[in-house]
Amino acid sequence: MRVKSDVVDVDHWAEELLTAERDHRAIAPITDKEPDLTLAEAYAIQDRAVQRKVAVGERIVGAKLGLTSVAKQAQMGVDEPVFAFLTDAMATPSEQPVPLDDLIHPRVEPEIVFLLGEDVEGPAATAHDVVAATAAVCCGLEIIDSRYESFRFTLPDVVADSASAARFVLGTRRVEPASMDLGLLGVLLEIGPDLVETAAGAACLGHPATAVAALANWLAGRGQTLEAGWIVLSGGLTSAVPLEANAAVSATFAHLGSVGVRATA
Ligand code: 0L1
Ligand code: MG
Repeated sequence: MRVKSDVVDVDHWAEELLTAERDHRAIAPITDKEPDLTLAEAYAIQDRAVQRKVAVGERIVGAKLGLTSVAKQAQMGVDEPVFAFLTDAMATPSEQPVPLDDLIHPRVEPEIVFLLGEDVEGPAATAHDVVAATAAVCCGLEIIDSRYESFRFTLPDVVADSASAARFVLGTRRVEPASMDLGLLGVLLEIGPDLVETAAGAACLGHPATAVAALANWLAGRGQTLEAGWIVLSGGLTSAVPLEANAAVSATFAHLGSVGVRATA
């Protein structure tokens, strides 16, 4: 048990996670050593790791929500989403194969992506505000890659690890968000020719724009804003499937078209 005077070593844990990411080598969860790690401390570790990336030239291009589906929350025993930032180094063109050697044990999940035309300011942002501020939505695939062995983590662990953010791929079709009910958008997730999961936009906290509003309101608590020009991954709609060598994973959405990713050994 940590006594009150102990302070978690934010620099140390940020460096451990960055090293795991750089060397493609998983580590034990932080809470194995720091069982009392709080969510505030975990976000401080996440922030420090992002600061380090920015210091070496990466650029923040957006943000993501994680653990947005009831299925994923139940799996983790939590009832709230988590938040993290996206950098330009995570953006992967859809036609570019992903070398598995650059990752640890990647998994893929389909998401509805918001391309913001205006800032969304909390703390009382609504789904309506999000739709009004969105220039376009598109379909996307998030490649998550926990830096922890076997994806074994607690909620603070996964927060410290930027909600497992690793790569994202955007579909090419851009759609005006007010033109449809995003909650009703269906998605098919396929590995090669095999249909493996189906879902609808409402799997993400009831509505993906509600999820993005929650992100804006969380950022407001930190004195930050969802910024015009940002890419926002609103959250996985299905469980994440493993990205394996030479297997193509694709998601086909109603109205938004399709997006795919392929990994090379
Ligand atoms: O984007 C996500 O929902 C991932 C959140 C972290 C949990 C995981 O790695 O599965
Ligand atoms: Mg995700």
